[in-house]
Amino acid sequence: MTISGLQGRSKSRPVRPHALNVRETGGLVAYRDLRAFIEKLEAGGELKRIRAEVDPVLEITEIADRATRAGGPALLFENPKGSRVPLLINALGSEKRVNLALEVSAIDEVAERISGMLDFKSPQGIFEKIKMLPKLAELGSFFPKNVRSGPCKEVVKRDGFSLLDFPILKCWPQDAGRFITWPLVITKNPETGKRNVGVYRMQVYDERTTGMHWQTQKHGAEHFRRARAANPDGRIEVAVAIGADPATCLSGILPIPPDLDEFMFAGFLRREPVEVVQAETVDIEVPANAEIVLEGYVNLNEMRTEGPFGDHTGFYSLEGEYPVFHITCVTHRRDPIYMTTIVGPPPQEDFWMGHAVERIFLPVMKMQYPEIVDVAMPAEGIFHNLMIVAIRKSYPGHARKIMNAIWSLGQAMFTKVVVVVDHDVDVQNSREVLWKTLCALDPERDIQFVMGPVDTLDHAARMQDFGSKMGIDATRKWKTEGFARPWPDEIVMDAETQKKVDVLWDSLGLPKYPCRKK
Ligand SMILES: Cc1cc2nc3c(=O)[nH]c(=O)nc-3n(C[C@H](O)[C@H](O)[C@H](O)COP(=O)(O)O)c2cc1C
Ligand SMILES: [Mn+2]
Repeated sequence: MTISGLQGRSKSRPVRPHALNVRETGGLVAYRDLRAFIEKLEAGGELKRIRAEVDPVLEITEIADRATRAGGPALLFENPKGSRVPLLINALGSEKRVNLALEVSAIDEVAERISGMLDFKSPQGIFEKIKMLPKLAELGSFFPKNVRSGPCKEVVKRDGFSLLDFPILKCWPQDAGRFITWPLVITKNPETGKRNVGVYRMQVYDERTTGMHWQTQKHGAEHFRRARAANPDGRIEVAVAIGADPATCLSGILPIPPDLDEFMFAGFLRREPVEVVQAETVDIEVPANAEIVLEGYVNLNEMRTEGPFGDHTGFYSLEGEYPVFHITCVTHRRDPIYMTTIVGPPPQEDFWMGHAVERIFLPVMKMQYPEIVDVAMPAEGIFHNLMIVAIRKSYPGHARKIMNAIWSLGQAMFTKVVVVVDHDVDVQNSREVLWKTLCALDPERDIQFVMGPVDTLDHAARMQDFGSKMGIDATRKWKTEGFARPWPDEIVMDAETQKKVDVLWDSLGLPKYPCRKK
């Protein structure tokens, strides 16, 4: 199947009346679905269609890996070998495409919207309360909206379906098989009925069975445990959506608190509610605009070997025992697009997704800890290995307080190395961080080890999921912290000399070298 008819068809579809007024949305209309985003990417020269037949076994990875590293476009493989379904990859593989996905010119605009919301959370006086009303209405308008049907139900297969119809990647040579890498795994908390959406890779075992790689600290795993505690021989219903509008796809990786609905957050990001429709065979709602939906269950007493899998770390994660997903029904669009991504040696597409998450949640961190000036998670730190935090230091031991705060803040608990620097260090500049951190250290005094939960993917930890973490206090040391010596100033040229040299410059016969600015 090709999707040559795609553009014409979606263009002729009428645009739904907008849920919010123009003032609230800035006149934007949320992407209806994945194909509306594809059109936008294509119109902006951010997507390349590939007609050549390419094998989803290894070959697509090699192409996507090269494209992402080179800052290349999203890739739509129209003829993946062995499948009639086209495959989209690298859709969010650059800062520009993440901004396009969220319909902002810079990701900080999302952060500003969040800051605005947080400001209104605890109103003091009557005027503040009145001012808050439109904000609350706005929040309410982001709740997912139930609809009766949707394009994800254009084809319903309760029987005779096969996962092998889709161009599912075998990503890297030592992978145990094909893996669905961008599934939105939807479950309900068996105790509260609250929905969770998480991206947990799924190893294909056969036509209708996969692994369910929710790591032990993730919300899907918690639902599984609670259901098992109630009935060890029962099952938990699961629905999996693959490919939807980009905010909904991104919502599956967001590290938000348990029992907070990722689809609600997607509604906030796209400024329009996610429309959900009841699945065919399980009591779970799925995004109506999804390309593909897999419905089924996970037995609470069944585990199976999963992996190895070439992972975010740039190394293979080893085999492990994980639950098994049994598919009872597949629904999809008449001409579905299979959306996927690869992970591997950094940076990959997930770096750009993770970077968006870092920027989006900075205001939330700052609300909890106003002393935080900025944070950075460089690509080489693959999120859980390194976080650099700049703080406005106010009291002795402040840097250590922040380390402990990071280790108790949601998924930031996994951070293997936390580096705390003073407010005047640019954490986005890795060279400056290395330079100033190393200069500020008396290692024995400034490094602190703690034990605690670590990322499942950390292959160096002494045990899976449990190990040590390190905090580096790279702030200036104070007398009140027992540092008796004076702390030197950083070298900066005085402004007067710099001005004089600016005037002199043309007479020197040198190219225009930039002036080092502090
Ligand atoms: C491409 C990609 C693949 C991922 N695969 C997994 C996975 O296999 N298992 C897992 O537990 N988390 C995985 N994650 C991270 C989770 O999606 C992320 O931690 C998310 O916040 C989990 O949702 P939850 O907090 O609702 O559990 C992946 C993230 C990305 C971007
Ligand atoms: Mn969650």
